[in-house]
Amino acid sequence: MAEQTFIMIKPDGVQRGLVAEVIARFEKKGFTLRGLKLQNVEQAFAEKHYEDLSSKPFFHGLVHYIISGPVVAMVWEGKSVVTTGRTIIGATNPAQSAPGTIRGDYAIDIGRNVIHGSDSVESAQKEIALWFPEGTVQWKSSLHPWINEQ
Ligand code: IDP
Ligand code: MG
Repeated sequence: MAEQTFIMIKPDGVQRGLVAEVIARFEKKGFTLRGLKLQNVEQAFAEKHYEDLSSKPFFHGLVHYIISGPVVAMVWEGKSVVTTGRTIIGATNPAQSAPGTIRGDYAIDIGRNVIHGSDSVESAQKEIALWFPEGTVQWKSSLHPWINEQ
């Protein structure tokens, strides 16, 4: 199966009207959209998503941020999409994110950094199972051979 990653536009990204911009960057790169939904997040669900960070001092603030408004949850597929997705997103702290990245172009504060992307293939699988228990859409773009050599 082709590599997949979980991408979430956080509440600030939705409120600021960055949904189309974020989707466009992944779409124009050539990745394939496999799942997409707008939803509010329950506190327990946000805590589960970020469970690896539960001992961090910013954990409660982070959970509060994620449940503060609707998010857009997505699954994107393609060659090395986990690593390349993180490159498209930029460094965690927008002060260190390069211009041209989503966080570099659209964020200032680490606690309002617009977007989440899985940090490894293993966490992507966990996150996709958590956010898309119903599964994703199986399809192949007719552009596939024009984007992928094989
Ligand atoms: P990532 O989103 O780039 O993978 P993580 O270390 O997994 O970064 O942290 C998850 C999220 O927690 C970050 O995107 C950011 O919103 C928030 N966060 C991380 N470190 C800090 C911090 O030092 N202060 C406040 N929020 C933080
Ligand atoms: Mg992370």
